[in-house]
Amino acid sequence: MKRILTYGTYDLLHYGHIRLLKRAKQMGDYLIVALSTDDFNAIKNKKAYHNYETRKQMLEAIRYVDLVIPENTWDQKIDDVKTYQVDTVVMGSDWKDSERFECLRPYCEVVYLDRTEGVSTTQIKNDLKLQDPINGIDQLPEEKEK
Ligand code: C2G
Repeated sequence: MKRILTYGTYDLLHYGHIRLLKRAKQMGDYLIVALSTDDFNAIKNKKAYHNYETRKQMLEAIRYVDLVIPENTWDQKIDDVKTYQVDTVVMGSDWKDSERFECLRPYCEVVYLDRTEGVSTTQIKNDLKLQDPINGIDQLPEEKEK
């Protein structure tokens, strides 16, 4: 079974994200997404509109995604590749040749897929003039016990 791993914030999910996940899954049999936690986003100077739990549940609902794990630090990638027996790490081309991924080559294949032009979370926020969520009302409601 060929195991694929990718990383990201995946905020305000859009078709650029979906296309990346679809193509990544087509490269193997099992796709793991290491999703940036809210604390790690702060380190990346990114303020996600949706919190980690909401972004995680949205990713888990996508047919191409088999497992979502937390991305807490820049430095966990080699451990992730070993822990999850990853064959290939896939990222969008905005990460092409980044040392953060090139350093993985001794441990696994590294593939960069063309980034989808014309869409980004930042552009969506700007176009919608999105404010920060108020009291987290944008988050998924708690699942009621069935
Ligand atoms: N992406 C894409 N096309 C877009 C937007 C994003 O292909 N129009 C890809 C990115 O290249 C990335 C993935 O979708 O592979 C997730 O994008 P982000 O959520 O912006 O991820 P990023 O903040 O780049 O986090 O340690 C690595 C970081 O966690 C990557």
